[in-house]
Amino acid sequence: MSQGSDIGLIGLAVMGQNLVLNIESRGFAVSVYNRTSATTDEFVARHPGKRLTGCHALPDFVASLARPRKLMIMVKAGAAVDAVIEQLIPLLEADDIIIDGGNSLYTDTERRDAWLTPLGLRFVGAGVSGGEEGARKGPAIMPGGPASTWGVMQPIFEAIAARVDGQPCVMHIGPGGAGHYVKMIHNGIEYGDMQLICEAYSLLQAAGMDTDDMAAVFEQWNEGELQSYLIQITAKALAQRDAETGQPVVDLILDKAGQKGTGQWTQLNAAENAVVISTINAAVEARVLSSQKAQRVLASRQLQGPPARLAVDRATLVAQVHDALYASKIVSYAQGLDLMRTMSDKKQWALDLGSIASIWRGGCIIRARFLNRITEACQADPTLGNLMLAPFFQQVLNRGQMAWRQVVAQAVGAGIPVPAFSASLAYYDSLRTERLSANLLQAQRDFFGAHTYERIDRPAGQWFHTDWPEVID
Ligand code: 2AM
Repeated sequence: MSQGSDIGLIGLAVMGQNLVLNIESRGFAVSVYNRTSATTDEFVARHPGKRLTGCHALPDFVASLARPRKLMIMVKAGAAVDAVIEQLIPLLEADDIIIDGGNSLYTDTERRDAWLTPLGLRFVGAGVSGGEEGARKGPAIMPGGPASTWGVMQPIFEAIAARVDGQPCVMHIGPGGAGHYVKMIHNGIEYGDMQLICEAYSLLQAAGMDTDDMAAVFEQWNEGELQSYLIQITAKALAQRDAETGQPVVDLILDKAGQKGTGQWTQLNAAENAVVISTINAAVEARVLSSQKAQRVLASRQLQGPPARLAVDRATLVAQVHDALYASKIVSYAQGLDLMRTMSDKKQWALDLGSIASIWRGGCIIRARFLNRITEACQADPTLGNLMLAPFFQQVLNRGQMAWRQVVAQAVGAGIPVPAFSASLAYYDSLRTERLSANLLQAQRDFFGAHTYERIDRPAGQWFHTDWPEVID
């Protein structure tokens, strides 16, 4: 006689359904519940012979679960998660585990953790990446919450997660909201990667390459250092023809990008912590500007610029753009890691950045070959200040920096916007500039506000003020 289902899942939209099918396919019995019962019935009816228990009421659902109960919520992020938790609380017992697998803001996760812990319940905010297909076939999973939950959840999480080199793409990320936080950073990095690829596309296009030429370039890149899911789908997207018109689908798609907000969450978090994530910022802002289509159409007729064409040798350009893309990507990841390290210190999460990079190698949208290199860099030097200074990445950047400059210079010359390439390059150059122009900035601050400054010819920590001349307007 069964002791009850191994896990219960609430919320049978596509992600929820696919996760249930994934979990069940790994040998677990799953109870399912959806607010609208018809969805539950249809789902269970569509999958006969599977170890699924459909429940119409939450008390029955909770009663159907083995102890400690594991309940995964896959409903719309925000108020719906709180509404479900409210209903569950009176039905649960000490040590039961509620897992929120939605795309919740990590501060909401922290609030829920603080709400449930005194009630004796355990709350796991788990970032799940990989979209609908990942949920079905193997996502990357980033669970946070109390360490005591890991042993309980590990068999299920490891069974359903993507695998790379035999390793499951899941680990206990850290306490409280750490899991959803790391998922947020993953998404911010995803924004950066996507924008960098789009900028590469715009340059190849400006050199006169058609979508088939470009698909071939991205396919070729996917064989080398840039190998990643996003490069792979870019090649496939460029090669896709519209069934109706026979034209490349990308040529027919309106150039207005949408966003669901995780990029902006990352921006806000970086701003709050004074961490520079200029590549991600450029990516988020590029989406915002793209969405202002009417204004861009107007401006395109009124503000002047050179013809957006690159008269260059294509093979040379492809090689240069490759290097610019790789270098910019390294900067973007360096910034993302910097932000995670800063928050880890502040919140005492003890994030293991190398292992986090390692679980991002499969299942998730930013899965890529080069993540191995990040893992190696973090493991070789756990005190590494900036990823760009790891020997491997130093060498890639030093090798590619001239091509990167040429790409940005050509883009500027032809009036082609490359905000993420240029923001990354500016970060690179700022970081490697021993003496920046901030001496003048300090002079200005001292001039108008007597903010004082340190001197290069005196020990640090001694503050000076100059009697600046009076300004007569
Ligand atoms: P529904 O089918 O009854 O709408 C995605 O919207 C998923 O979240 C759906 O399964 C949806 O259930 C569920 N959902 C949204 N808001 C909810 C709420 N307040 N309570 C329970 N489930 C909710």
